[in-house]
Amino acid sequence: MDLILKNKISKTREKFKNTIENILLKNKKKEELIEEIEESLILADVGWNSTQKIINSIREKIRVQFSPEEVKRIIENEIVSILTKSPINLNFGKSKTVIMLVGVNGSGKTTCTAKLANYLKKRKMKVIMVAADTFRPAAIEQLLVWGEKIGVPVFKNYTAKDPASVVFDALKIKDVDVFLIDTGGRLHTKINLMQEVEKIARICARQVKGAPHDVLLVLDAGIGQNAIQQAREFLKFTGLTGIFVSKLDGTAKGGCVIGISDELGLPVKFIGVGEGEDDIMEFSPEEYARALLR
Ligand SMILES: Nc1nc2c(ncn2[C@@H]2O[C@H](COP(=O)(O)OP(=O)(O)OP(=O)(O)O)[C@@H](O)[C@H]2O)c(=O)[nH]1
Ligand SMILES: [Mg+2]
Repeated sequence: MDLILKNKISKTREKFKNTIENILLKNKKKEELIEEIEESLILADVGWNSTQKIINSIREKIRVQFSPEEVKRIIENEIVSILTKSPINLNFGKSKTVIMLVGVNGSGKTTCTAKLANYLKKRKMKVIMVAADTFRPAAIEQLLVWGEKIGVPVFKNYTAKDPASVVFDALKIKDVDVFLIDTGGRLHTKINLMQEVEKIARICARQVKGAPHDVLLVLDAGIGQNAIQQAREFLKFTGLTGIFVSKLDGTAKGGCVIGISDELGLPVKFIGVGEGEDDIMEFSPEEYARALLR
């Protein structure tokens, strides 16, 4: 797993690892070292608060004499401790489970829905994808194409205008383990669209006990730190339970995963590392920290 992840996030890894190692090689005095590492973490989209946590940990733990290996280990441990703050809680398949995927336009919701469907199907669960994007033309077709490709049924209604009504009907279907609801893209600044997400969640709660069991915010890693502002707006409305970070394969900004999870107090549950149905990984803080630094 480690190797696959390292390859998939190679752009982020190269930048992160090389920069830190170069700083450490120059073997500066403690304060100089700390200053340079701080700057490099900010530039790697780690975010201000998380950077301070890492820097404080280095400051506390190293003496005047230190080895590069020692500093790397401190950074790695601190990243793991930031990322494990909210444990991942996958309760798929225990009872009827409903998962919503939400996010801004083009963040990767539909692709992530299909990846997750494929992932759960491989784990022997009966999955249905619900086409609750009634807004964008061709959104239903896009999900149908995925359904065909991965062999997962899609619930759709071409004439429905209200996504909540589609979800209402979908959840009546019996003998399903997991419903995955692909919602339409919305600007996080548009209140009425955000309320629509809430409405879908309310319908889920009415239809299935404890639903939605997960509301995953899909964030495009390519926008780095800007993802935090977006996420905050979603957090206000929808009772998010976790994050699905998409497009980590194409970016050097993968350090943002640390800051996003830290700032929002939400676990990263899955990451997307490519355009194919198998390009999904369950997120592990330890693995991620290793992939950044080892
Ligand atoms: N490289 C890469 N591309 C991705 C990944 N996830 C999604 N994409 C691409 O991102 C683009 C947008 O993906 P969609 O799944 O359509 O995004 P969406 O959020 O459903 O978009 P709207 O429904 O229009 O809001 C597509 O071209 C996907 O192939 C990923 O993990 N890696
Ligand atoms: Mg979509």
